[in-house]
Amino acid sequence: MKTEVILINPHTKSHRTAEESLALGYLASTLRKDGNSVAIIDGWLRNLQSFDIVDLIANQYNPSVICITCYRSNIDEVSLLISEIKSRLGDIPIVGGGYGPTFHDEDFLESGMDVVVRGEAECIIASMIESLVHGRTLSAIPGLSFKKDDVTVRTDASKSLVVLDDLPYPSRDELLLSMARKNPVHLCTSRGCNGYCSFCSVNSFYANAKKRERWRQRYIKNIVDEIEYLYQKFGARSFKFVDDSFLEPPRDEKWSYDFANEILKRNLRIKFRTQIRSDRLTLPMAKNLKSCGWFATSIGIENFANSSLKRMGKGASCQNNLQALDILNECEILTQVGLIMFDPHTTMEELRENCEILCRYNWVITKGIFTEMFAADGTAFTNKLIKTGKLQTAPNNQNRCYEVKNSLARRAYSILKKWHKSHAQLYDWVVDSVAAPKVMSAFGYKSVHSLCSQLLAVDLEIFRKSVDHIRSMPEKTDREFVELQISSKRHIYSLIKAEIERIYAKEGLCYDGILNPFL
Ligand code: B12
Ligand code: SF4
Repeated sequence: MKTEVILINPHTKSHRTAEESLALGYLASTLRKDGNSVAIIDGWLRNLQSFDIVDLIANQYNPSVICITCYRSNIDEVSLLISEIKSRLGDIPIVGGGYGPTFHDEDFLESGMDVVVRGEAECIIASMIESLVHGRTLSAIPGLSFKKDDVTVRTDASKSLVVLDDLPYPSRDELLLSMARKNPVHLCTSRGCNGYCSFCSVNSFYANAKKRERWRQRYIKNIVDEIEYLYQKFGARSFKFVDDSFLEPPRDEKWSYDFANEILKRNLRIKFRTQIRSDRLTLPMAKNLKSCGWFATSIGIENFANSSLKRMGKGASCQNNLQALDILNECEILTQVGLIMFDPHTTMEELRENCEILCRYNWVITKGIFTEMFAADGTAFTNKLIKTGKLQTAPNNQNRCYEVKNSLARRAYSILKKWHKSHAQLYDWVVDSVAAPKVMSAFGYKSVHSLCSQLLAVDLEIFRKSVDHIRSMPEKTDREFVELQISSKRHIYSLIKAEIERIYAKEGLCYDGILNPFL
């Protein structure tokens, strides 16, 4: 046996609910293949706070290295966990990775991590841990950040990316726990994306990926073998494909036919959910995928105004968006659209266009339609804001903000944000069951979908009224206007709350999210 390694997902305060971590699964199977002894502690899934996690380690393990997966948004929990580890277990090296540490390595080193791994890790994790425990230099290992004489050293990020078919299947130590929480089983069939959306950090995450490596896929047999293994060993029937973009060339109509055929041939009666781009989907593809269990997807619509899509660097046009939605509607796929309504250059005309189209496509599921573009680190959008001195730090330290330039659109942003905040927790609660998604009966999905439509209908009514209000009334009346709207709709939200409580009880679900910290 080589080294004893503990892999941790910390407890997290989020409006989202706990799901299994495929990152830890892949790291565990890679390290195990190399002969190391590995334990996974998913503090979020097991509902263990930092103190309990360290208790568990102290009582049951004797690790040489502790690895933590995290986001920027749970840095407070991570800091607490690290100080608990340091004070009770001594000086065990602590390694961090995931999107948070990749784009905020300084912050995580500051929180007490000894090493941060930037980007994908399977290719270096075993050699990095071996060097770390034997006190050898880390400078020849690509994609690391660490402190040397108080200065942050970053080794070259251009490591070779893994060939997905060569990876061992991710370990599934915490899977039954996740399934008990009515989560579908996560599966990763591809990594990366060929798009260039200005707000997205996926491509800078796979730093320096060569053109043909920007989207890497697994072969059909490899994917379906893993599905079959999970089907037989764990009774898995519901899957969530966590790919950044499930349909990229060469996944075409023939691919979707072959994929469906392989699943049907093996008699695997599954349901699965995906994340797709609107400019990749055709009707034959949708029909093929539906035939083998495709039942839900999220789709990166972002906006319905071409001027706005152009600013975002989206490959898709409004026409692509509408066509994809028509296909999804025809195939009765439960569709959650990602929307970005505001960015620094939003205009009233764009808002009107969006409102008009959403009124026609009022069957889609949204997490709220008034979202602004998230200024994530490593994106072209954020880099430009930094360069032009327009990026501000938000008071809650969760999202950075900027000003919407057009004064009327800025008023709309402020009104609609206040409006959304007034009932955001209920919104997240309703949507989590179909967006996560949780495993429910057909009746459950239908009932929640109907609640989502009610939420959207009220949003659209307020959207229209706000646009009219801004056109005809001065800014000083905005506050009174939005407060009046909020109080006039309270009764509707009470009814929706009662209904979602009833559905959750019937479906055996539990929502333990907190108020969205990004608002
Ligand atoms: C499933 C998922 C979730 C699940 C979490 C499941 C879990 N426990 O991991 C849920 C729904 C809860 C979730 C929540 C959020 N998510 Co999320 N999520 C995903 C998703 C779709 C799949 C993650 C996955 O399994 N990937 C496959 C694995 C194998 O890849 P990986 O996680 O990147 O892990 C590799 C490396 O990162 C690295 N690594 C990861 N951890 C560690 C740890 C160590 C020690 C080391 C060495 C290496 C390492 O090695 C792994 C193997 O190569 C990704 C998109 C994607 N396709 O990755 C978004 C994604 C990661 N999420 C994202 C975001 C923004 C969030 C939220 C902040 C959303 C929100 N507004 O609340 C929250 C944060 C919650 C929190 N913890 O604070 C963004 C991150 C963007 C960014 N720049 O930060 C992504 C990229 C989606 C996107 N395109 O915008 N998410
Ligand atoms: S299509 Fe989606 S995953 Fe691809 S670059 Fe755009 S936002 Fe990112």
